[in-house]
Amino acid sequence: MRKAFALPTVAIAAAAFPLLAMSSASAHEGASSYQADLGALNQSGVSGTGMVTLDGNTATVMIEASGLLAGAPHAQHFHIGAAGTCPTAADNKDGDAFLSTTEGAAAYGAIGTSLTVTGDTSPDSGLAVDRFPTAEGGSLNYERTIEVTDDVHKAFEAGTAVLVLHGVDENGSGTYDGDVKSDLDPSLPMEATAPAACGALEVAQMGAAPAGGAETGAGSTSGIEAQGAIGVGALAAVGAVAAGAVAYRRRQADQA
Ligand SMILES: [Cu+2]
Repeated sequence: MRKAFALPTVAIAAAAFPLLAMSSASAHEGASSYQADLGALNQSGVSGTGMVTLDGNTATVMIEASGLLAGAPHAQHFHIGAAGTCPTAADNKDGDAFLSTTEGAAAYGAIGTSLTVTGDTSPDSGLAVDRFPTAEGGSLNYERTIEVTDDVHKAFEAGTAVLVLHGVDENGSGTYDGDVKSDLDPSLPMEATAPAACGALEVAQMGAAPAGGAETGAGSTSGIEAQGAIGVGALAAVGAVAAGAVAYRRRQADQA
């Protein structure tokens, strides 16, 4: 009896420590977190936040936004290759009712990644409306881990990556319609593709920066370490459960 109880403890320790060592050795070297505060374009009233963690070219993307046209799909992209900023009303060069996606490109650039719900995420899927999230009740809550291209990764590092959400109900009809056709696809109304919200992706300052920390990077570094610590805890817990199961089976075998 005494022996049977002692065994799991030893097994847990043996299982947990290699995991701890393994996890700290691969402590997400080079992972960086970015944040975009989404501001409205085209008087959409949209607000929200985008969070992106880049580990190599693996991007974990989280977007929360509200004030969107309810029940409608909203194309969303990382735009890259320009100023890394969001356009202003002055970028509405033709002075019509819309700041079009093309007019905004001087500020935020071309599509680098299509933030679809499933499947391809390349610029080819830029208008794959059936694979973009639908804003139920006007809100959108997106999370996906994807691979981005080297160009997109470099844009994040250069501070020229911008998160853009599309689709505005300019005429308040409750759906994408109107006489103005999209600059991107003339088979679609302009409302379906005009930018609704935009935020430059900047290095995130997660949590409180440690006292006396460096001006840049300290916040995000502490954030990454915190994530690592959570990971270690989770892995150790998994290890403990597995070890416990092994020990249990051994006890059962002994008794048999
Ligand atoms: Cu876009």
